[in-house]
Amino acid sequence: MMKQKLSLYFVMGSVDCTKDPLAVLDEAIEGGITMFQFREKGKGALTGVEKYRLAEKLFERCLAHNIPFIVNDDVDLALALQADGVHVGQEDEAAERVRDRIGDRYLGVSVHNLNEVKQALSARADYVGLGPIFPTVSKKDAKQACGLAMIKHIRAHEKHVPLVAIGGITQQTAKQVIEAGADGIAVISAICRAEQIREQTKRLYEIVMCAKQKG
Ligand code: 3NM
Repeated sequence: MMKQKLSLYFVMGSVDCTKDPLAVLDEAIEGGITMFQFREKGKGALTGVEKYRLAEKLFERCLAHNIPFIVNDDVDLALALQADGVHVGQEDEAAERVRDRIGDRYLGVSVHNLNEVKQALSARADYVGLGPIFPTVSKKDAKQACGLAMIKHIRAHEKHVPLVAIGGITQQTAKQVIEAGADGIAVISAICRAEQIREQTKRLYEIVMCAKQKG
């Protein structure tokens, strides 16, 4: 179930969009995204009421299409909206504590190595986000790219962990990422920076699903 939802995970905030975030999400939904993360971060990111209002509208769209709506690093916002889950990084609120606060909502944790995967699992994470796989322009403080080898390494030791790969993934690399053992891809640019969002998203979806069927 979770592995299915991770197939094409769209991550986005207003800063990532060159047009109305609601229009971007609508097109991405039409293209076939399977999960959504509201990540309102970086220079010029909305805060307070403005952030809340945007989240509320994006959540409505996801609800209407049965797409899990995950909030990045803001447990209060996730609880206020009754969102489907929360995603936290290694530097954010501790995963154990987030788990206690959100009950059985989804918990995702960013990881960079096998040790962090094991820690996330003991904090009862529902999935891990491994990255950056390739260099990324979307996260200023991203660590060094870990490559496809890290996906294979983690999969060899944790056969069942729901794992989504993130960082610099494009139509050109999505197939290799799934073949290396990821259950899905999480992307910002491949959708936000696409000239035709719906078509490009649809193409990504097809690539991922085709690779997953063969795996
Ligand atoms: N987290 P793009 S990389 C949000 O390594 C995020 O944990 C990362 O954006 C991590 O698809 C990243 O444009 C940015 O490369 C992903």
